Amino acid sequence: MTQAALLEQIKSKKSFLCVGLDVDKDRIPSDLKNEPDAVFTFCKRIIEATAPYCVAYKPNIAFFEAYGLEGWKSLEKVMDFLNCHYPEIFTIADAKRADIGNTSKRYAKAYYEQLEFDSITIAPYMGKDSIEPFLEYAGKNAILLALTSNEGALDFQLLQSGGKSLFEQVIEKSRNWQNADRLMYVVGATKAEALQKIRTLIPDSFLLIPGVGAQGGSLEEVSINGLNDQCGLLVNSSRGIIYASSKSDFDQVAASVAKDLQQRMAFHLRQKEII
Ligand code: OMP
Repeated sequence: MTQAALLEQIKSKKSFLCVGLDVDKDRIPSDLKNEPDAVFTFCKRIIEATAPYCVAYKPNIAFFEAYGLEGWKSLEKVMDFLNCHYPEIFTIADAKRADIGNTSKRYAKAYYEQLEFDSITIAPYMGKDSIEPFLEYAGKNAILLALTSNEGALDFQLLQSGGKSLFEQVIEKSRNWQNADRLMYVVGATKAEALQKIRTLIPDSFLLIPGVGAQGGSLEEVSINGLNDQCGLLVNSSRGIIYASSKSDFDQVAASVAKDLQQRMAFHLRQKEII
């Protein structure tokens, strides 16, 4: 999916919400546990309930890999379901890949061609030749970790050299890579204070912002500091939506949390005159 198509969807749904599918079998309501594929059934019900309020889904691959072959089959079914019934919704493989170029090519094939994701999260540590294979596909986007939401972001990403943080250097350097217009960037909602500076470096790029909900990031702070004229944000919440209820009404409660986030997002989109 192109970024222009994503923006159209943002405008029509008045939302820049991404629902994270971090499905832990131990947290699935007990009445689903006897289903032949409880992980898929849980995701399907979450998707059917929240689709009116969000523009993207982000299955985190770890939560599927953890169940071996069975988990991988659940992931394939989730992607088939999304691409068949909700082709307008942007999909993100949260896999945080990137390796030597020859290997990155295979990761790109796996996630873009086999599983038919629109995008994948990638780590910048191995540099340009590890990233460019993810940028060779028209209509696909790679989402580069810039400033992450966790405490460990301080270990490397904020190290200074030549008056700049390492994450700022990652952003600046990445703009010179082939097909850099297909890059988006991850910035944690818990680091919202850095967004104004980041917008001076990449005013037009889409940012994936995880960390609202369970990690305590503020949607308001993120929206005020991160929105650009074309929206430019996808704000993710995973546990805060999918586990809002541990009972059989989990999908309806997830929908009401997603709707509340969507309505707050609509307010900020109106403030910026995007809708
Ligand atoms: P919740 O904290 O449950 O909303 O989940 C956040 C999701 O975003 C998880 O799947 C994380 O792996 C992911 N994430 C972060 O939490 N922080 C980051 O800096 C980057 C990501 C990510 O790339 O999505």
